[in-house]
Amino acid sequence: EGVQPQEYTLIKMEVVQPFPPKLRVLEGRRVFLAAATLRPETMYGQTNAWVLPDGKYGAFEINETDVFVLTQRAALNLAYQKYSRVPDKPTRLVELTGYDLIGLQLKSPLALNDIIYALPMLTILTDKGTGIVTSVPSDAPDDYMALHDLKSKPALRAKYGVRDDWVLPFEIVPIINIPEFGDKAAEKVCMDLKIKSQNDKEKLAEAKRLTYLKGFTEGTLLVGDFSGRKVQEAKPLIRSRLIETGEAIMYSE
Ligand code: A2H
Repeated sequence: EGVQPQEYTLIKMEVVQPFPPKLRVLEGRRVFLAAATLRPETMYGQTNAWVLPDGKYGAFEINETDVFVLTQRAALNLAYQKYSRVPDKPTRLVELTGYDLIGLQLKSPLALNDIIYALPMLTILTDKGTGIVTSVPSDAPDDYMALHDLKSKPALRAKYGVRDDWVLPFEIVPIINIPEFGDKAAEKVCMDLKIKSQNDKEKLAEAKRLTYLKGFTEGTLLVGDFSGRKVQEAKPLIRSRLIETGEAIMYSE
């Protein structure tokens, strides 16, 4: 963890009923994968959620109606931030691994795709954010490469029990124009740098640096209520709106 606290937005990705056997005890409640993002203005372009197959997660009771799926570590941080500023012990209703989450159907705020799926990503860190990441392959190089890996490697899909229809129909959704990189900045930068897979860490770090900086300073939104506005202006407005509508909450660590 860095010296500066990192301010994330937790996006509430709602799990669509009926639930698979592992989650059936939660039926009747609203269950969300809680994804930590630094780019709330990109939520229009979500194509899936990412989970770490071997990662340990839990379904934690947040209030009478809502349940969040995230790491235990994040649940504790959240309890500390949300309630009374005293480390409270959040109630874990179900113990889960990433394998239990792969294939969940989700409805996510602002996403132009009505339904998206939880899919495996092998580079997720469990000591950062919530261990759940929402995927925006138009603007996030990690997301673009991980989705590209799943699309281009049937054996990888088979290994994690990923069905073709959870992946293949999902195209990159152009949401932000960056003059230098076009409307699918992550794809362009990954191609320019000849990145081979989600495990190509050094090149992905460079790709992230390039797209993150230019996206923020020079990007313009192409969709949604803030279409035509600069990313810099739209970002805090979109974040506030997501929080006001209860579709997201603040989270820092
Ligand atoms: B970002 P930082 Cl469009 N493991 O959200 C790996 N990556 C994680 C993570 C974890 N446990 N938790 C969050 N992240 C990702 C959107 C996005 C993000 C875009 C572009 C860049 C970008 C859609 N994915 O991040 O180390 C999340 O992906 C570029 C770094 O705290 C989160 O924001 O700076 C970002 O990494 C947080 O990374």
